[in-house]
Amino acid sequence: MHRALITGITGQDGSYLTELLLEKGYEVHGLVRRTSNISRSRIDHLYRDPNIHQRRLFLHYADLDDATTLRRTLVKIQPTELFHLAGQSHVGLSFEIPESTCEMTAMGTLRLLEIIRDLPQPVRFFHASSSEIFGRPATSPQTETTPVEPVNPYGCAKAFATQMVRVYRQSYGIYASNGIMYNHESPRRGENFVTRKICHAAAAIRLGHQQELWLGDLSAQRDWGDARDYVRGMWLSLQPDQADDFLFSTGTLHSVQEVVEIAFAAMDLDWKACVKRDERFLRPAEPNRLVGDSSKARKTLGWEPQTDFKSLIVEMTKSDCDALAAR
Ligand code: G4F
Repeated sequence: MHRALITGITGQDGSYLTELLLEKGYEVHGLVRRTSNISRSRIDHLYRDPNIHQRRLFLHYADLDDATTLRRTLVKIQPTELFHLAGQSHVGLSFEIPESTCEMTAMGTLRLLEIIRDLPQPVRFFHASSSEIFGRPATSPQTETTPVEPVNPYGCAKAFATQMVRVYRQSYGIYASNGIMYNHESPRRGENFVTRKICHAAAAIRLGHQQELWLGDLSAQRDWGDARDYVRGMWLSLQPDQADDFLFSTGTLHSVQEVVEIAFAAMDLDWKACVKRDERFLRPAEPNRLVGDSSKARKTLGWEPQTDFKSLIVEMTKSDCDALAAR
């Protein structure tokens, strides 16, 4: 029996990964934070299904900063695979709250590694690392061996966690793999990330709910893929006999302006009439040329991204338009 535990199960990636693992016949357990406002909208459809919830899907309260509860939960569940996706993942916000970003993203990962080191049964551990560990890389595209030189608190926290995964793998023989994930988007992306912010705004402007869209640097470029392709990569990362690091990317750069052009065109709108610049969304340091070479994952795991950039942005915009129109 495959029994997976997912930290960050209520997020974009956690929700898609849960669906994938349930399809593959796994029993899925998820850690959720005990807060006064429990938002589980992305997994509500699974939670409300009596054939799934409490039969094949189980949620447990635990926080990444509470080692005792984490340990107790892991000992109780005895997962065969642990997908660690949780943490404060917004780069801009990490400049505002650097300490809690590091506490959750860096120390939270170390806590999990320490716990699985003590577990009697072996666990395959996947850490969702980020292209942000490379900062402003001297070489493009980046690979698994590109030097780690982050330029923001989030990147520093992810760099620490990524290196700890390597240290625990090498020093204790733990099966622990990093997936170095480039930006990945979907209709379930949080609204404070730029693609969803743009798609949602284009739909809201089309329906007359909003007049303007305020953005930071329109010339910023990213290697954007589809989150559903990337969660497949997460699962594939834990299938080889040996743990390793794998980079997941499309290998193609696009600008924020291109996202705007596609989303507004999908809604038959003139973006130049609606989009305004807001200095507050500029970042103290912006990474440049973050574009990945995913040859290793393609060759070793047979991974291949399946959605192209334009279809993804159009799908996200139409999905927001349908959801807003149905309200
Ligand atoms: O959508 P973003 O906020 O994503 P960012 O910073 O690249 O980080 C995401 O991808 C990383 C790599 O996979 C993850 F590690 C991380 O957790 C997260 O998922 O911003 C994308 C770009 C940036 O260059 C930003 O400066 O868009 C630019 N941008 C321009 N205007 C904006 C805005 N970003 C946001 N969030 N809001 C704006 O108004």
